[in-house]
This record gives sequence, structure tokens and C-alpha cells, in this order.
Amino acid sequence: MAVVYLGLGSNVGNRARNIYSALRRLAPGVRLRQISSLYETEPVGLSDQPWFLNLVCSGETDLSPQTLLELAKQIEQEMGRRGGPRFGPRLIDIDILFYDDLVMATPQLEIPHPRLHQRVFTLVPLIEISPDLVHPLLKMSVQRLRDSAASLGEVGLYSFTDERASS
Ligand code: PH2
Ligand code: MG
Ligand code: MG
Repeated sequence: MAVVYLGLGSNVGNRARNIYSALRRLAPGVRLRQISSLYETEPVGLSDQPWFLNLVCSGETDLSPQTLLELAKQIEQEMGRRGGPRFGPRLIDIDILFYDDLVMATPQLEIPHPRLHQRVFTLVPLIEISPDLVHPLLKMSVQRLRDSAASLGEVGLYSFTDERASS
């Protein structure tokens, strides 16, 4: 059994519904433990696109990292994600952030996620659920990573009330 942290994001369609649908679809492979709030986040990497909703979750899994990646990709496909530019708009994105203390890199999969320590949209929800979680490569807690990250992108708690008001 491994403890994994996943990051989910969406900026196409009904973003909150997409993210919660993906969480439900993960359930056969990942026994969810903690789920952060939803955050509305400024796009990073390619700025000319809608803002994202992001959250992170933790869970227990018996899947290998490779099989977990395949499950994530399969869910993305089933939900209708199609190709597009790197860092561009996506209906749903499921990224493996941590897998126990594992450090690995293959052409298909890098764990910990290679950009998580720079991404406030990942660090802020991680701090909400596990502030003392230590990055196995950088040997810093996610709280410390956030304190030393260049403040890349705005991140705010998301409220469903705002969504109804604006649609
Ligand atoms: N994902 C990306 C690129 N940029 N920006 C935000 N705010 N949230 C994301 O999830 C995100 C992004 C590539 O996966
Ligand atoms: Mg991603
Ligand atoms: Mg991805």
C-alpha cells in the first residue's frame, strides 16, 4: 500500500463538476483520505486561457506508479479530454504529485511532479491538507516550499456562490 497525492485541474466546461467526477472515477484505484478545497487559479505557463479550478487529494493505493498513471490517463480520456497545446486548456488533468517517498524519472513519468514546488496552485491546496508533508527530493515541507516559491500565479478559495452569480 502506498500513500499518494494527486493534483486535479480543469479550465474547460463545468470545472467543479469535472474535478469531482474525476475524483469519483479514481475511487476503484485510490481510497481517498483527504480532499482539499477547490481553488480558483490563474493559468500558469500559457496565460491566454481561462482560469483553472484546482484541488489536491491524498489516498491509499495498491497500484504501481505506472498503473496509477494509466488509470489517470484513462479517466482523462473517458471524460473527453483531447490533445491540445502543452500547458493549454484542459477539461480535466490528473497529475501524480507524490507516491510515498518515491523518487523516479522515466520518459513517461516523473515523481515527485517536476514542477509542483514552483506552482502555488498545487502548494496552497497541499498546505491545506498536509502542511508538514516533506518533498522527498528537496527535503522541504510543502509549507516551506510555498514560503520560498516565487509567487507564481494568483490563487484564491473558490466559492460556488460566485459561480451561480456569474452564470
Ligand atoms: N496546469 C497546467 C498549466 N497551467 N495553471 C493553473 N492555474 N492550473 C493548472 O492546473 C495548470 C496551469 C498544465 O497541466
Ligand atoms: Mg498538469
Ligand atoms: Mg497532466
